[in-house]
Amino acid sequence: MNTIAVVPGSFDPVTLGHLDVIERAAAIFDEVHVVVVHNPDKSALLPIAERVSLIQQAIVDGGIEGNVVVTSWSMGLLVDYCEEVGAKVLIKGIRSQIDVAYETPMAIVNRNLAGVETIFLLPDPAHAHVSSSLVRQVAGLGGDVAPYVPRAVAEFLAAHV
Ligand code: COD
Repeated sequence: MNTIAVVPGSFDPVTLGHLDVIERAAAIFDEVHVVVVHNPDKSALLPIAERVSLIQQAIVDGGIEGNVVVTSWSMGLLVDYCEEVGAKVLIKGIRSQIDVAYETPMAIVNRNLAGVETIFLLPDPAHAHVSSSLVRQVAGLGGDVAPYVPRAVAEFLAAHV
């Protein structure tokens, strides 16, 4: 059986913390779909297509492109995407109790809606403090984000933000 896992996020932009989760998921599952989703609770910095492109570059640079697909989804529920591609598993990263409180109700609802299970991965301690919002803030104020993001993202932000 080909087991497909979906790693969703707003990835605005993708960070080394996200990349670590994607790489570890790709080592466990036959196929990993990284899906960029608009989060209505957050004000976006980068267009969705740019986020997809930066994730693709980071995956190629990181040598983990073999079984990873990068795409976006705006057609409804995330579990609709899962059903469309035959994925039974969502992967979320859990950095703190705040992430647990945010993710737990979504995991229950996604299981109720479509039988899709959520698996939580703990972060690499080296990246546990990293978030896209921190990166957006540091970049916006002219700081160096290279320790927190893939090379392609650091170059893009240096040129555009
Ligand atoms: N280390 C490990 N994991 C990390 C790190 C890090 N440094 N940083 C972030 N993560 C994890 C997050 O915990 C999250 O699991 C994932 O990476 C993505 O993070 P973000 O910040 O890019 O994305 P979010 O949290 O804005 O994305 C939220 C979703 C859009 C994925 C979420 O809202 C969702 O699943 N929406 C589904 C919409 C839907 O269908 N709703 C109805 C049923 S619930």
